[in-house]
Amino acid sequence: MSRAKGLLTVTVVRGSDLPKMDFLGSTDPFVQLTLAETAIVKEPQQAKTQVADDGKNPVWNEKVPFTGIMGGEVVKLEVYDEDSVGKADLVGTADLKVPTDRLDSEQLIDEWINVTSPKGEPAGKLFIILHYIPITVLEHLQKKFNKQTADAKGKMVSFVVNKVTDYASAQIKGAVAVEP
Ligand SMILES: [Ca+2]
Repeated sequence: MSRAKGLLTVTVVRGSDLPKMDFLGSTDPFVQLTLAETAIVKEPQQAKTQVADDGKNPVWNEKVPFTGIMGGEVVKLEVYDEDSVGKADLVGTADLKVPTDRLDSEQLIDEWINVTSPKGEPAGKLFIILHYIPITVLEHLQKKFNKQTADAKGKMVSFVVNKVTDYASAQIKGAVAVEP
């Protein structure tokens, strides 16, 4: 059975118990998300969040779309501490495995993911929300728009992302109140 491919948005909601990195100065965390090339999209997809204020328990609430998802991919999450002087320090990493069987266009999957430091020690956790839209839904929307150009496709994707964003925002409101 072939699996449907589609669009996945990963919402990086917040972090918890991130370690303090600088002896002096604050921890200014951001998250970089990387998906290696997939069977469908032949180049890596990468994005990063803004730098958050509260170093230990930061809130980002940022959505990152990934295309060509079939389930089973691994999105690599890297937490960095922005440094005003030098290079950003790696706080830790976490692997987010895109589920194959729990993807559903009407379902949001939320979970806490443990972050591991470069030394292999616990380095806090990240709360993320996944939302997947199968390509069949995208195709339906494309037909609705009745346009095939790349420009229209781009608009369609942002239209879908915005819809997801609105939907996810309502969920996030409740979700951020829940402690790990
Ligand atoms: Ca810093």
